[in-house]
Amino acid sequence: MRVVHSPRHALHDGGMELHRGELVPCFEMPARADFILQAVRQAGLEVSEPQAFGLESLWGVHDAGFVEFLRTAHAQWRAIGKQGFMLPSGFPARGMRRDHLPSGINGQMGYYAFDAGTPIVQGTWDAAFAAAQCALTAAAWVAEGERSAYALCRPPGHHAGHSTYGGYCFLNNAALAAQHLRERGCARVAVLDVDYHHGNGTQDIFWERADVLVVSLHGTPETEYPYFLGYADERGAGAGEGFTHNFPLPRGTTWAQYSAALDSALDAVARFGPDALVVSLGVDTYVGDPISAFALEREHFPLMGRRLAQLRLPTVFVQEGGYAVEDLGLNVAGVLEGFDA
Ligand code: SP5
Ligand code: ZN
Repeated sequence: MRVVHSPRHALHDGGMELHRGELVPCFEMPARADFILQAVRQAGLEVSEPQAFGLESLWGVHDAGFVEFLRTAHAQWRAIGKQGFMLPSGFPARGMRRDHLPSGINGQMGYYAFDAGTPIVQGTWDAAFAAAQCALTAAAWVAEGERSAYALCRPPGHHAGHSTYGGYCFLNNAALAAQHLRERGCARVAVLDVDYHHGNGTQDIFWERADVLVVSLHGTPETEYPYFLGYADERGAGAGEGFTHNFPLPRGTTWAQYSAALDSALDAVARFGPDALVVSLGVDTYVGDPISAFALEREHFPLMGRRLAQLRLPTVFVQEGGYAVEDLGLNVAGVLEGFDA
């Protein structure tokens, strides 16, 4: 399978996140993409740079005002005399004016962000837009008839909603790929999210839609990030009712338990009868992941890839999380090689 990747990912670097009461360097770091790139090259996959897509290619998924905020946020930060990474320090909680967008940059950050773990630095917009273009390029290849493609995106995307960012995510790369496939001849598209964390942004974006199925397997939000979405009783609303499926799993989940849930998730995808599949490919389900608590071993990732291939659907893989940096490449390449086998 072909791979699309942009070196511009490295512009998103140098931020800190609030982790257990302390500011620490982000677990989501440029070296992640470097290890993955090395492994996919070693696996013999051809790597290309993304095609150019305009800002308007984001508007089917994201609010235009939100996109403009992301594009200009760091310049606004510099305009008030600040430098370095930006993190929000106040959010519109229950009882507050949730629909009021303050004019100041600190209020705007709190309005659009949902955590204090997703810093914006000077290069964040360029990196996030390049990642979005990678996902759109992979979707374009598959729309043109490729069996599969892999978008090596960084920063990741599945936590970013219609007008929200968080969880290291700014633009929802997988949702952009799904929407692109919808606009390029696929009447129904399924998104299957195997990242350790619930894909709350993807769920938000397609919540009321019946043309895009969203299925996510993840650590239970009772104890795991993002805490406030990802429960089994969330099933979509309006026309989208029944087109969202969540499979929350406990900490310590092994491959035996995971693969049983994966079978149920794949059944849901097969019943939907999509024309194409987008896989939000996080490998933070790995036992060695520093911020997650499943117990998948290296040998399980090719098995996952094999199962995904058995759906026999045109498939776009989009990179999401995974923070055991030195093992990331082999785990990602394992899924892709299992799929291609
Ligand atoms: C794309 C993606 O994987 N985003 C994950 C964002 C997680 N950010 C907050 C993590 C909080 C984890 N709590 C640490 C518990 C350590 N045992
Ligand atoms: Zn994750």
